[in-house]
Amino acid sequence: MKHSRHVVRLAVMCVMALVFCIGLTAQAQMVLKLSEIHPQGYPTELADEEFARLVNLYTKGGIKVDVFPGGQISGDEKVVIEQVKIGAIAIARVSSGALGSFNAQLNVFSLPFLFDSKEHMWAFLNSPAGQKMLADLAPSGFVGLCWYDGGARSFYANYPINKIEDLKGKKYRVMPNNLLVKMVEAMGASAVPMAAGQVFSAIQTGVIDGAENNPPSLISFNHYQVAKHYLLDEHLRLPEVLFMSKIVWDKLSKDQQDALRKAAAETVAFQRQKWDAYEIEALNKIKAEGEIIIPVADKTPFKNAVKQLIAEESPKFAETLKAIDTLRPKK
Ligand code: BDP
Repeated sequence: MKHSRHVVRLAVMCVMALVFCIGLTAQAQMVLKLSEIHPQGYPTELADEEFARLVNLYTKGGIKVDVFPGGQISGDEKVVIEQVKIGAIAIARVSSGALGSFNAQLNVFSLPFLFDSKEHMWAFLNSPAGQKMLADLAPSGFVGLCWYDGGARSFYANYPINKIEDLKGKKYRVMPNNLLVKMVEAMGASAVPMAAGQVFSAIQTGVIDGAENNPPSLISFNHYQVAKHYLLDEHLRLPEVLFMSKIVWDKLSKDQQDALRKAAAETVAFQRQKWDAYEIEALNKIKAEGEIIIPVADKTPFKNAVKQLIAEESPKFAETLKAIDTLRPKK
């Protein structure tokens, strides 16, 4: 009798402990917001979703990443980055062109004609020097998780552009970043720094004459509808970055941090594959929509225009530029 009462008490205690533990785990689920400017189905957005899936898997449900696509949080990446910095948003995927205003070393990517090709860019991003740039975001208040492909950016306008001289005296939008302002001005146009979310109506109303971006973005922002001329000079290859607030990161356990890193690393090949497929599809789509696409066989005039700017800026990035040069494919 005494023995069975003891067993019952023990069983009750076990059940209570179990209920307590379940309660704890349920309570412990952390929700992290991820901001993405592009709409659902865009290559970086698909990668964000894949990241969320893997984080959930590797933290056994402990962390849920909520992706907010289409600039729902803000159509201005500068605002998003500020929010990540103070920990109000945990994670974001932005262009390194935008993040360069918060971490000067990233501005190396805003040097025009930096990489010879996509392969060259990835050889660098995957190298120790490229991975170190992610780690070096820490003093700016960020944790770099991984790089994604952002293709090559070219000029597009609401008037015919066939050569560099056609940029002269016209107004072109750039991301808010001083180096990008200088780049556009070196090419002869006036630079208008502006958030991506404002560009469509700025072109439509003639506040600006054009902008510059990769083919997928012409579709995701609908810019092909208001700017029918696309001059494929491919002056920039700005990698995309998935990064996190250091304030939020420091609250995670070591296991959670490892899980996030592992998840991010595994989305890179996934994003690159989606990107490569969509890049071609996007160019074909804008062509089909009546966009006039002008290939640039000889980029020398564009390269000459920014030569002096590159010479002035290069000393700031000496070490990184050396690493990039070492990885330049042999001609
Ligand atoms: C796109 C990037 C996006 C930037 C946008 C821009 O994917 O992150 O916000 O360019 O020009 O290519 O602002």
